Amino acid sequence: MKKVFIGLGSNLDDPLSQLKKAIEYLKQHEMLNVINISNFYSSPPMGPQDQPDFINAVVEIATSLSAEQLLDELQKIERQQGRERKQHWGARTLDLDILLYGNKVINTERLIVPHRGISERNFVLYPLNDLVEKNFRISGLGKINELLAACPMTGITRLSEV
Ligand code: A4P
Ligand code: MG
Repeated sequence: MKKVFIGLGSNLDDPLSQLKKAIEYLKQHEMLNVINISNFYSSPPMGPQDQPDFINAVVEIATSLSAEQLLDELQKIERQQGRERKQHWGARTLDLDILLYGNKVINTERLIVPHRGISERNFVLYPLNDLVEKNFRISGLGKINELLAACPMTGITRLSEV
C-alpha cells in the first residue's frame, strides 16, 4: 500500500461540483481508499489569464496500484468528466495530478513525481498542508513548513464550509 496525494483542479462547468464529483468517483473506486480531503481553495489562473479562476483541493488516498495504473484510473475520471486537452495550462473541467506517490521519485515519459511545480504553487501547497504534519518532507524538495514559508498565500482563498 502506498500513501498518495492527488491534486484536483477545475475552472469550467461549475468547478466545485466537478471536484466533488471526482472525489465521489475516487471514493467508489475499488482499488482506492480515500483517507482524507483538504479544504477547497479558489485561485486566479496560473498561466494564460483569459480563463476563469480555479478551484483546487488535495485528496489523500491509499492504494496498491502502481503509479502508472493510478494515472490510468485518474485519466479515466478526467475523461468521464468531459476533460478535453486543448491548450497547455488552459481551462479544464477537471485536472487530476499525482502530487506524491509515497516517497517515490519517478521520472518517466508519462510521469514526473513529485509533480513539477509543487514548491511554487500555493494552490497545491496550502491544501496539501491541510493533510500533513508540520515536519512532513517532500522527496527532493524539503519540509512542507519551509516550502510554505517561501510561498505566500497571495491570491488564493480558502472556501468556508462547502
Ligand atoms: N504527467 C506527468 N507527471 C504527472 C503527474 N505527476 N500526474 C503527464 C499526472 N500527470 C502527469 O497532463 C499532461 C501529461 O502530464 C499527462 O498525460 C501525464 O502523462 P495534462 O493534464 O493532460 O496536461 P496539462 O494541463 O497541459 O498539464 P498539467 O501538467 O496538468 O498542467 P498543470 O501543471 O497541472 O497546470 N492555475 C490554478 N490557479 N490552479 C490550477 O490547478 N492548473 C494548471 C494546469 C494551470 N493553471 C492553474 C492550475
Ligand atoms: Mg494534469
